[in-house]
Amino acid sequence: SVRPEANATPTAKPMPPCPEMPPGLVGRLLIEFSSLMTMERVQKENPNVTQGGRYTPPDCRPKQKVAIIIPFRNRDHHLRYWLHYLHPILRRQKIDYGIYIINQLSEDTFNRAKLLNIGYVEALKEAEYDCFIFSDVDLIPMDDRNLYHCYDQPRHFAIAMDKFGFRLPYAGYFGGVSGLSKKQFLKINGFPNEYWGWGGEDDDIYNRITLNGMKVSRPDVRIGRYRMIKHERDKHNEPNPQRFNKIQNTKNTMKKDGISSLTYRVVQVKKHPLYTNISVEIGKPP
Ligand code: BGN
Repeated sequence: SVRPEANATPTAKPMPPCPEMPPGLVGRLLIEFSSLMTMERVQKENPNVTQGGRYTPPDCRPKQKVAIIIPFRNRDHHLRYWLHYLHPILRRQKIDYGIYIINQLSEDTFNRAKLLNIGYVEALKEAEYDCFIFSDVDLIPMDDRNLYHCYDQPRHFAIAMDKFGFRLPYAGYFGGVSGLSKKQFLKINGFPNEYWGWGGEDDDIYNRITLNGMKVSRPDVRIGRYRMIKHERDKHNEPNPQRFNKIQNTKNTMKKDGISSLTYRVVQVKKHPLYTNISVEIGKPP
């Protein structure tokens, strides 16, 4: 008979740390949104992603654990493209990651930054993430050297979007895709919960970062390029007329309004093969 030890897993090879610039990267990518995309296809393309959209490199030890948070409502079509493009990119980048869709239930006014705060809290219930990347569902990086991990300073990834002529629209722009370590996120009390509707919440986050003595870090403009999937303006996400006033007041509001004051209700957490879908009730503007 065989002794149990004889069959035990052989001593695991000590894995090397993942390289700073993984050798399998390909650089500039062709991104288009005309081909038919089904979830079945995307699942077949990504057999190594595990339940809930988790992945860890098989051949090296990543330094960080990254939660990717996507604020969401009624954009299934965009999500399929996002998953189709991002899973293979993140795999080549040797990122240890999980994908969290934060789905705002009810047709009340959309609140992007509050959904991002919720993503931070909910992801931490699942694993010990130390890095949080906040991405809109319609933004696809055009270069896989734009590495989805955290940096010494809060990171702005989507710096050269096609709709802005592949340039930063203004110096303090922090929209689209950004990333903060847990420590950086807590230093600014997370994101504002009080921006209902379109606009300004990213500027408020930028203000929080600079007011707390940090500086935004960005990739090279040739690498931080993005395609945005074209779409009509969403219903119930009209430009917020209060945004001009609110971004003047970040200094006074950030201590009270943020991760420290966040309230919401989780209605459902559902693990899909390529992502975790967290449906939430977040209330409506006062
Ligand atoms: C800015 C918006 C951002 C948005 C960018 C790019 C505001 C605040 C008042 C000036 N900011 O103007 O939220 O990401 O445009 O579209 O509207």
